[in-house]
Amino acid sequence: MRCLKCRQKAAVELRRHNSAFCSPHYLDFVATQMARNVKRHRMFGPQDRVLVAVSGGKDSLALWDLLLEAGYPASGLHLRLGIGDYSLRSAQTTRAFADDRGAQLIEFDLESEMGFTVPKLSNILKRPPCSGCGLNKRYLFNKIALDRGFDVVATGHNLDDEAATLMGNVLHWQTDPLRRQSPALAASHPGLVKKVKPLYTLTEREMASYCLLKGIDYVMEECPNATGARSILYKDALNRIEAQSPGSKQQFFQGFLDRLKPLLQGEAAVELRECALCGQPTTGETCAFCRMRERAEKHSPKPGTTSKVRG
Ligand code: Q46
Ligand code: ZN
Ligand code: ZN
Repeated sequence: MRCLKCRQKAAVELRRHNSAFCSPHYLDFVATQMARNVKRHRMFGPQDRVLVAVSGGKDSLALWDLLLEAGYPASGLHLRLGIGDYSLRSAQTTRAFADDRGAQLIEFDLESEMGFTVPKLSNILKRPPCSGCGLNKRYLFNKIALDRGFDVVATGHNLDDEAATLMGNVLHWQTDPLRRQSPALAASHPGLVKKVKPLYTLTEREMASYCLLKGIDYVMEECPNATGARSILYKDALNRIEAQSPGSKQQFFQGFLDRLKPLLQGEAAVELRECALCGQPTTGETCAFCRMRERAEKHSPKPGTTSKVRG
């Protein structure tokens, strides 16, 4: 295969685009896709303070790299979840990336700040680890960004993630999550920060190729708690369809954005009030995070120090 742009030997073949690129032109292709997504959904501008949620995996590190390369002085936020060696490797990899580039990294350690790790929380709540973990992430990404004056939180969700989430929402006809699923979610309340997904048109494989060609060292292993997750089943199903019919994933997700989403906008949005304990927006008297925290604190020592900032 030859590069579509320069006819040199191609490094990456993209069947869904019926094209192939050499290494420099592939890196340009990914950067252009991201820039186009940022512009199309008015995600942020040069004056905005962007906080990247960084796990240490390929997508979030590639996103941070792309933003820094594009001239955005983006900071990173890494939550230390306390999931054994996986969390230790994730923190080390994220720190090494930030140090290499002199970028600001905010680290938040769940155990010292809140008094529990994700596995401990799962034991206390008697619920799967991902349920408490997801709640912590949603709350903390927003709260830390808000408290530190960031305008927008960017996450590394790729096309595979978005198509799998869409498949789950459609299979169960979850209309509220469907209405909210978007590459850019505006701050609909003063207590909320805008959330964006600049990589939503790029696949998992395309992001792995970007990291490989860019020499980005990322944590390859999945979180041990991801085994058996529904999202993996949906991704497998979509990959099988994609193998037979390249471009299906993109058509599925883009079709949703173009055709179904506009029809859902008329649906009544839920009314938000302020949590009596933390002031964050919620639908009830107290927010789900504070209720979870109260239950966990009954079983744990009091939380301690503040989050660390590097860079
Ligand atoms: S980190 Fe947390 Fe994920 Fe691990 S415990 Fe589940 S939600 S699988 S993306
Ligand atoms: Zn080329
Ligand atoms: Zn609260």
